[in-house]
Amino acid sequence: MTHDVAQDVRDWVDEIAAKTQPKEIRYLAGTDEEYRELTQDLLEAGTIVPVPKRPGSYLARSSRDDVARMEDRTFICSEHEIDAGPTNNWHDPTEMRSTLDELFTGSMRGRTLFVVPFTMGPLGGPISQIGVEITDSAYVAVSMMLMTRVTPEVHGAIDEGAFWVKALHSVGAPLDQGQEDIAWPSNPTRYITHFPETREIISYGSAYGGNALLAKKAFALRIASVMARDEGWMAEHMLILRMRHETGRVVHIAGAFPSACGKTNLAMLQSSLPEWQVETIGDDIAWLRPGSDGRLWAINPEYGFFGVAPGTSEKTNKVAMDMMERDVMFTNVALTDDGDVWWEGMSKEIPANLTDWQGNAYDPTGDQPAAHPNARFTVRASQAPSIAPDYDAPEGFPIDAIIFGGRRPSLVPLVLQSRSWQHGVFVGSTISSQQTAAAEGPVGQIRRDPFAMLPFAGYNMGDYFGHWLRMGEQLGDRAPKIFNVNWFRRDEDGGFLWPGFSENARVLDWIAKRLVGEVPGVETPVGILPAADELNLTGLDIDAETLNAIITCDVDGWQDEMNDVGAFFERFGHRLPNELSRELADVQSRLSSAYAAS
Ligand code: OXD
Ligand code: MN
Repeated sequence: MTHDVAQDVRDWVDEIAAKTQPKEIRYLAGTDEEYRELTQDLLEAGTIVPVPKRPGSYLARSSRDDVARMEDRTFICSEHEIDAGPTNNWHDPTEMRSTLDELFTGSMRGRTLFVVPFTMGPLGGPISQIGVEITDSAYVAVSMMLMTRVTPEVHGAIDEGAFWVKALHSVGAPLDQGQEDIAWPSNPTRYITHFPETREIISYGSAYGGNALLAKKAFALRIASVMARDEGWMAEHMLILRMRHETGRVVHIAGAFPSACGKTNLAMLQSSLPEWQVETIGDDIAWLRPGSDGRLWAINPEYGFFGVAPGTSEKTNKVAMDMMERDVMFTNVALTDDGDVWWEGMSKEIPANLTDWQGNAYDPTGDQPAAHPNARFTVRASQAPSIAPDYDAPEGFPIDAIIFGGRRPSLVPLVLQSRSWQHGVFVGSTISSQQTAAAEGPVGQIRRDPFAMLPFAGYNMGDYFGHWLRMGEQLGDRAPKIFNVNWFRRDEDGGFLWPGFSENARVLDWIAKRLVGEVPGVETPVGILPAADELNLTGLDIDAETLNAIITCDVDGWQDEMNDVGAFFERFGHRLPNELSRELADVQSRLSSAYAAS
């Protein structure tokens, strides 16, 4: 069924076109034919090159300075500064609009303005939302076709009065008459702006990832988190997976981890325990809403994966490697001389005669990687061999457990269960992780990343903590149980103490057992930890000392950690919910008692 363009969309497009002066306007319907035409245009423009070894696949090479989300250029333009909170860059909305107005004037000259109508979650689903992105980048348009459901039916829904989000994007690189285009047009002046009260997104200058594919971080997390606060649901930086036991039992888990901490690998886990199978539902974003049964139901609002390529291999994520055999849009990976892609970690040996991510002959003796550390693959979710057959069920899935995690080389144990929802909110509010290449900034430094939402909460993080507490009150004893995991503990020589990847199934198995009270766990000041014999370690080569190191509570270390949390909490001033100060005091007092007893 086709639809006319919604009048409201046409009015908006006309207004934007009058300002940005594109050479043409193209309303997309998300068809395969459009996808082919746009990729053809991108091939001719030199933005992408084919990857002959993988049918239907391409490689895009960005400019050197446009390779990651730019948190320092990301703004929350709420009417009041306090509503953006201490963890966001705030800017006055009126001033920002006038800055953007100037930048967008003539910004699409010589280019095509694409209108991309998309739905997050199946159209009409009880948790779904719709939006329209205007962009002057064909690369962004095709990426949106992989990452979201692009359909003209969105126009029909808008005409019928459905709420929709406006997302405006320009690379800020107008072309004068006769001027040759370049492969990756962008502008060094960059703004990724969000207007929470009017639910609008305006992005200028970058064509990369979350800066430009506005359905993802900008809509599905920053704007959606504000909508969720106002409407009583949750928009979270979470994977969703289903564990299926050979007895038929199913467990649905949502997991929040900071960027590039292995959410995609976990969502596609190939269980080392034969009794469990994992099905993938989502790898990055979950929208969760209490259902009529009082449980918390979740959908993955996206339609594709935008995963970090480096580190992905047959060993770390075979499912992803199989998924990438065809129809993939790669960005900033290296190319082999026989027409395949390559990145660090894909194989031990570096293939000879590589072309690096910038298109130059690669020098393996130098100190630069061949693929950019934040190189990505963009692919439809349905291509994952592990995808749950019903992954796009409109009503979603009832979540049994929520897990938090991050990269912590020391202290944080392999797994712990929170004592209550409120304690779980405290645990989520204190997530910290070594920084990765997913965002610009110093890689390796540990930063607090509450709920893995530091760069993504569209409002005051203190209020966001409060929203989590309220959701827990509403869910009561139907609320998912909350856990924290850490696969990244290291020894003095930097080696990992836990093998990770498919062996993480052993941790999920303990979580599943805790959900039904099959194992008692061990009460510690920081939560319930597994006793060594509660973990199924059959077939795993791990010595007792190593295991002990990752499943005990280091009282001294945790005392320091809690002091650090206290200092972090001070940032939120009176917007920090009292419940969290009380949880902190409780953990500290339990630690003091344990210290005194030792
Ligand atoms: C992502 C991120 O791309 O979190 O998912 O940076
Ligand atoms: Mn992410």
